[in-house]
Parts: sequence; C-alpha cells; structure tokens
Amino acid sequence: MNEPFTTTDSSSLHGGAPSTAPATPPAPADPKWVLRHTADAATHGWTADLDHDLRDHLARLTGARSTGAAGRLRPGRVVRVERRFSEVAVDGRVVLADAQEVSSPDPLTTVCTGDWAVVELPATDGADGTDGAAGGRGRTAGPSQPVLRALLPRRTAFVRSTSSKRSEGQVVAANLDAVLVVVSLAVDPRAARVERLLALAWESGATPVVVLTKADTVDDAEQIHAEIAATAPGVQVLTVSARTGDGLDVLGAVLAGVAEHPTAALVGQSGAGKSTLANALLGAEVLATGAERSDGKGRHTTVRRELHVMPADGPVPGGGVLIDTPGLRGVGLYDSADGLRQVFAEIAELATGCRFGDCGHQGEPGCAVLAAVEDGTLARRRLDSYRKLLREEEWIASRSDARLRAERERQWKVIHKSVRAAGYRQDPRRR
Ligand SMILES: Nc1nc2c(ncn2[C@@H]2O[C@H](COP(=O)(O)OP(=O)(O)OP(=O)(O)O)[C@@H](O)[C@H]2O)c(=O)[nH]1
Ligand SMILES: [Mg+2]
Ligand SMILES: [Zn+2]
Repeated sequence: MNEPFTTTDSSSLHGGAPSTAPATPPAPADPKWVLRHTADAATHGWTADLDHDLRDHLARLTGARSTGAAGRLRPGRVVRVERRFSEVAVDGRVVLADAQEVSSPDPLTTVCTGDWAVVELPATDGADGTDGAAGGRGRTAGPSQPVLRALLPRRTAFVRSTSSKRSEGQVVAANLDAVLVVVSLAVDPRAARVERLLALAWESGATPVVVLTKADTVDDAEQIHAEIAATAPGVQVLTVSARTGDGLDVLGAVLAGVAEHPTAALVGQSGAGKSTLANALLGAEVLATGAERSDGKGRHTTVRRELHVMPADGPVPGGGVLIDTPGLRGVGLYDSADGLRQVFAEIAELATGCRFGDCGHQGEPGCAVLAAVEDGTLARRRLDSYRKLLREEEWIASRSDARLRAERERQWKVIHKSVRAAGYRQDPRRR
C-alpha cells in the first residue's frame, strides 16, 4: 500500500502517474470521467510549501474517512468551474469532478479556477492500489467519479466587485503569481482603465504587469507606453502584438522571472486581446477569439475562466500556467484600499510633504500635492482619478458585509501578506 503523503518531497505527492504531453486524447482504457491527458502537478504550479497545507487537510479528511479513501486522495488544480462539476487537473489527467462539497453561494469562497483541491478518485481507477473491480468487498468502493473534498487555502486571489454599483465580491482566479492587466492600444482612454485594474491586481497579492496589446495597430505605441508607465509606478509596462509576435519574448522573460512555473491570469476589457495573447503564449490556437468590430470594442467572446499549461519551449521559458478570463464589464473595486495606495504611490509620497498630516489636498495651506499639480509634476487627471477611485472604494467598503470580509481575510489575505513579508516579492524563487 503506497503512502503518498508522508514525505516532504513534492514529487511523491503525485502518485507516480507519468506526465504525458498536453492534449493527448484519452487512451481507450480511461474511465469516462477522464477528459484528457495533461501535464503533471508540478507543471501546474505545485510548490513545496503547498505540501504543508495539503497534509493538514489530509489529516483531517482521512481522520473522518476510511483508510481506503486515504490512498485515493490527490492534490488537483481546478481548471474550469461548471455548475456542479469542475474540470480538475490531477495525476496528469484532466478529470470531471463533483464539486458540490466545495461550492458555496458566497462568490468569495466558492470553488474557483486556479484553486488547489483535495480530490478523491474512484476506487475503480486503481488509485488506492486495488484493481477496483473488487471495490465492494470489505473495502470502501469510494465515489463513482472524482469528488472535490476540500480546497487548500489560497495564496493570492484576484477579487473584484460584481460591478462598480455593487458591493459583492467575486473571486476571478486563485493562486496567481502574476496578474496581466491587458489593455488595447487601439482604444481610448487607457489610463483610467489601467489604474482601476491595477488597484485590483495589487490587491490580489500577485505581481501586476501591464500589457499593452495590438501594437501593430498604432503609430505612437512608444508614446502611449510612456504615458501609461507614468501612471503605473512600480509596475512593468510591456507593449506586445500577438499578431506580429513583437514583445512576446520580453513578456515571457518577465513572467519566468516572477516565479518558477508561474501562474498568470489575463484580465481586461472584452476585445482587449486576452485570448489572442493567450494563444500566442500557449503556442496553439486553444482559445476562441473575437471577430474584429468596427468600433474596436469586443463582443464578450470568452465566457469562462479557463486554466491552460504553457509549454516549456514557448515564450515563457520553462512554461507555466495561464488563466484566460472573460472581459470585465463595469469592473468595480473591492476591498482595494491597499491596492489604490500602490497605484497612486507618488501621490502618497507627495502627501508626506503636506503641512497637515490629515491634509485632504483640497486647498489647505502648505499642500504639497496641489503644489505638484500647479508646477506640473503631478497630472491633474491623476489626482482626479485617485479621488474618484478612493470615493468608490470607501463606498464599497461601507457596504460590504463585515462577515464576508473577515472570511476572505481568513481564507487568503493573511497568508499572502505573510508570504510577502517573508520576501515573496523580492525573491519569488525562495518559495
Ligand atoms: N491587429 C491586432 N489585432 C489583435 C491583436 N490581438 C488581438 N487582436 C484582435 O482583437 C480582437 C479581440 O481579441 P480577443 O483575443 O478575442 O479579445 P479578448 O480580450 O479575449 O475578448 P473577450 O474574450 O471578449 O474578453 C480579435 O479580432 C483579435 O484578432 C493584435 O496584437 N493585433
Ligand atoms: Mg477572450
Ligand atoms: Zn495636501
């Protein structure tokens, strides 16, 4: 009887199932809940520090279950969420798993693309070392198809409110190393869009990166790049064209620098070019992309959040995981006070020079922020934008449910903050 979870060596956590090339069609012998073969858990971003969380859950779960079940529990990563069932990558396969136990009416805590989960495989799979056929006799047969028994605590998560007029939070993608804020160079205005998305991206705990797409459609890409870079202190701003391939190598190198096998999510407006960029990073036409519309806007082509493995020999050296998301319509801030401070870091910096510690930068004497606007060091648009987003954040904060906020803190925020404190940002490879 194998005991796959009693060691700190993460490679032993995956039960010895060989990793196969992505997108191999299932062999005829596969049970019907196997959707396709895929890369292994390490390639899906499994890291050694997740072992600890996993063992915690396993101890609890196996305490409550038969010893037969223990051998069938595996770590898996949620690839796509449907109503009751989720697609989950486990042991080199993508399986259809019953996610009812980890589903919740609360959009902040329910199962989400990118989550790591404890998956119980059916005994008929032979996962517990039996041939499964005799599963009924003296041994628990287990479920007839994979079941998600628990979610591991999230390291990071991209959360937004369901719209700027609502105060409900929704997790868009979980356990990200990078959030790619995708903005098309072909549409105006870009700066306000970047600031709003960046506040959420900072708040996620992952490293934000701004990606300006469709460089082939404009003549002044460099100038726009400089403008956007000025509104995104501390953030890498990259210009790419998925059509010509320009800039993909730089984006790939940036992602590979964030983490080993990084998980990156693409967020942005419909039509920004997220899925087209995803296909370029995946090296295959995996995702459907929208038809060009004359007004440059998109049509909400992508309707689901989906996780895909990037090849090791593609633009991201060593590969990684990419999560494509549907275009955000009326994206609202959610619990983003820290994120806003990061996005508008230069205003906070200027404010330290104001005469009054509680200066509202509304005309008080000795206001360094307004002085900077006067002498042109700080753009008026930037201060207005900051005020607008701050008001929105305060409005959301006054309405969001204290219990939900506390729950979210418990779920992942504390974790990512402690991870940050441990030097996560400075040297992600230390994890
Ligand atoms: N010229 C040019 N067109 C691009 C580029 N990237 C994307 N497009 C076009 O922009 C349109 C929208 O691209 P998508 O990738 O579907 O956009 P999306 O962000 O995934 O949109 P949603 O799925 O609706 O959120 C498509 O017609 C693409 O062909 C690019 O680099 N250059
Ligand atoms: Mg899309
Ligand atoms: Zn001031």
